[in-house]
Amino acid sequence: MRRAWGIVLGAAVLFGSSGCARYLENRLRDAGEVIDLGITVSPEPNIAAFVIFPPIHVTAVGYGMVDGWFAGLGGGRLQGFCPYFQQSAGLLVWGYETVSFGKRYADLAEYIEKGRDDELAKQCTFYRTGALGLAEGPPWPPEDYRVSCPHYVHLGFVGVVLSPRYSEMADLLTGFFLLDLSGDDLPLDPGSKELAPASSK
Ligand SMILES: [Ca+2]
Repeated sequence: MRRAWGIVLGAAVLFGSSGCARYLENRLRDAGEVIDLGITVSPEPNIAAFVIFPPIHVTAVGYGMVDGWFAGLGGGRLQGFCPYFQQSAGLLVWGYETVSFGKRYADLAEYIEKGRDDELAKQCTFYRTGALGLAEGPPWPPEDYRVSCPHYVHLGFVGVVLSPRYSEMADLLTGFFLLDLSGDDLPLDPGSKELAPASSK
């Protein structure tokens, strides 16, 4: 009898510690998504001066086209000069944003050049913004950029990215109370058959 209780207690401790580790892993993942912040470099002269403000995507202003590499916190993780592509345009109440931490233009060219918007949105972060852009229909800002203020500045060969992602900040805060607003948490039971959410593109 004492041995049986020992086994039960051991299993509870094992599950509890692994669940706790997964809880902390989820909070760490959430924390990595609260902002895109880093520098961009490009092998050719590129230009970007683009902002979406306010964060509910009503207006967007500027233009950006950068094909190179990114270093910093981007796409939900720390990046050390990963392939990077960003193309954006904002005409006040209509605009779009394309950004990828991991792919360059050559990886996305077939979707961009053929206007395959739905497939582009699967391959990277791509959405319409601005009041008229949103009214135009999907692809709309995805969950992790739904309330965000992307800022891109790139002049010549170097630039910066500063994109607070407010919806992910809320997800981080509520996550401490096990409320997963973004639906991106891994199951607390590491042995669960549930599929892990897709990583940032
Ligand atoms: Ca979450």
